[in-house]
Amino acid sequence: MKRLSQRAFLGLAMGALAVLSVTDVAHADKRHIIVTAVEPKGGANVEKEPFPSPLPEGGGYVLKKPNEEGRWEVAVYVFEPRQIFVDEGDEVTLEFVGINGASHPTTIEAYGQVFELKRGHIHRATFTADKPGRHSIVCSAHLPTMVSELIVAPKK
Ligand SMILES: [Cu+2]
Repeated sequence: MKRLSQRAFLGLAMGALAVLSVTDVAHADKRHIIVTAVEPKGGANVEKEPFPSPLPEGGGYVLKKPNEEGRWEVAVYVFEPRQIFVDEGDEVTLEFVGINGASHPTTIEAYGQVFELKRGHIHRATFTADKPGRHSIVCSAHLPTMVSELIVAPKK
């Protein structure tokens, strides 16, 4: 009898622990993610690599013709990282930092965020990630390259 009640107590304690850990999982995480506006660049001299054919339309692509020394350059504007993963219910702060490019008119439509990110400035977009799915972070001045994806994983 005594042994049984010890087992019963142990069972209750394990059950309580299980409930506690489930509750912990359900708590929203605070996520603080740095997102930079950057412009990776490359270039060459026409003597080594010919000037390439035009890039697709859009402010996100930059192709500079050969200068007096014959050097040409190519670049794209992007948000880094290109994909951001959070969980449904997370309290998310995306801290945008403007590094390359004077201005980035930015929209995260799914979370009602509309702002201009300027070089040398920080903009913090804070929201609860309550919409599972894939959402775009778009700079309208530098399409089609300056688009990142905010991926909100649904609660299990
Ligand atoms: Cu931009």
